[in-house]
Amino acid sequence: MKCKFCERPAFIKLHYPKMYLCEEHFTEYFERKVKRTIERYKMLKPDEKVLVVVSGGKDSAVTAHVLKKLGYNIECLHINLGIGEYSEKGERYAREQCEKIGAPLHIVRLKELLGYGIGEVRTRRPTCSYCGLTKRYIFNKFAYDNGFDAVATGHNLDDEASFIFNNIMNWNTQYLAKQGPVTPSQFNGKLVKKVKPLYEVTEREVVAYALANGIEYEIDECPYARGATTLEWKAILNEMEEKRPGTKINFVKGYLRKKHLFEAELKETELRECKVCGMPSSGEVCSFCRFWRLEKPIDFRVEK
Ligand code: Q46
Ligand code: ZN
Ligand code: ZN
Repeated sequence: MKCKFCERPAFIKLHYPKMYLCEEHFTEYFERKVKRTIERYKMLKPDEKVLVVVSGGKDSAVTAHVLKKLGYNIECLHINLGIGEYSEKGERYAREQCEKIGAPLHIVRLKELLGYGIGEVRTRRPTCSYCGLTKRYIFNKFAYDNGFDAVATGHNLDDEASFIFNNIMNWNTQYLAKQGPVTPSQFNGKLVKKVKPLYEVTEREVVAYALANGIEYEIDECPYARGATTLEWKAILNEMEEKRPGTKINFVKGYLRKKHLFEAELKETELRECKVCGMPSSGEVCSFCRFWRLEKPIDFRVEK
């Protein structure tokens, strides 16, 4: 099969819209789609300073690559979680990815910062639960301390569709009220704006973009990942997508149109300043400072 726009052989067959594209025209198509997503949801202004959280995996690598190509002012942050060889590999890939696009990379190593890696803390809390809270706190505080306007993450359409699907099946209306492509800045800027530029591209397209553009990434899964249910939701959605192309994007767009129904149920928790770090918290001490038993705040400011 030939590319829809030129004489070259097709590199990929897209199902929705249905067309065959060569590497070059697919790259163009993908970047245009991301650009339109950013504009449609008013994610970023051209002059904003954006922090891209790079894990070493494909989604964040592609996010950084495309944002840089579209001319955004980006810097990257890698959090080394201290999970043995998995984290070391992740850091190596993150370095290579940022070098390739010429974006400054900041690295925060959990073991150096807090004395323990993920999985080494004696706690009843599930590993992924305190890992998630730690990552979210660090990338937000890092962005705040260094004056970034936004934090970009690599969530793609498959991640969003499976998250919504899972939470509808379990009727987690509180989660459903808060999900979306943009979370605006809150609490006098202490909660930095979060954006997901890959919101409308599928995982398959992200993999193809990485391949077409020579982006190498970590394939290994985190040893603590228990993504079985997420993978099951993704498999169901993929099956539907195959039968009815457009299922995922229509599902996610439909959700965004109906999100207000869930917002009506939102229990607003009043935020106040954490006694230790001054960041927004629902209790006296925020969950990060409480979990890591901090007595003073961590300053992430980078000397320029
Ligand atoms: S939360 Fe859990 Fe991930 Fe942290 S412990 Fe690994 S799987 S890295 S996205
Ligand atoms: Zn072509
Ligand atoms: Zn705190």
